[in-house]
Amino acid sequence: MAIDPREPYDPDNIFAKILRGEIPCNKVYEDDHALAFHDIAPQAPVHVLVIPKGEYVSWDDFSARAPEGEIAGFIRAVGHVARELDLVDPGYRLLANIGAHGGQEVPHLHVHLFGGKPLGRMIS
Ligand code: IU
Repeated sequence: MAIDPREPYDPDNIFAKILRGEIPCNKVYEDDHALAFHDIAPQAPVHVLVIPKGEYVSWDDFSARAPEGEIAGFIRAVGHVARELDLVDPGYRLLANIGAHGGQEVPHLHVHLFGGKPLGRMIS
């Protein structure tokens, strides 16, 4: 079920459990600000999720509330992952679903990174 981005952060959501090491993930990258891992149900040859380490429900919550250092660190981590995966040339797609109309399912901010084939104009 899609989530309401205004709801309080749920510390028992699945990505919080992954961050605490309670549930395993197929890790791609980790630093002080972010963790990146392969999506469990990939929708492209490369489908990686990048999540901030802080407790943010959505992009809306993160952009409104996170300290600038965390925002910068997270954005740099996303770029780093794309370079590490060799996606910059020929290109890739970033996507963040936010709230019910965005189709967000997991209430911890995550950026989808898609690549590995021509992706067309939109993923709807
Ligand atoms: P969404 O943006 O909230 O709709 O995306 C959630 C994604 O999290 C989706 O692509 C799932 O396949 C993915 N995912 C995962 O990688 N591992 C999990 O344990 C669960 C969901 I639950």
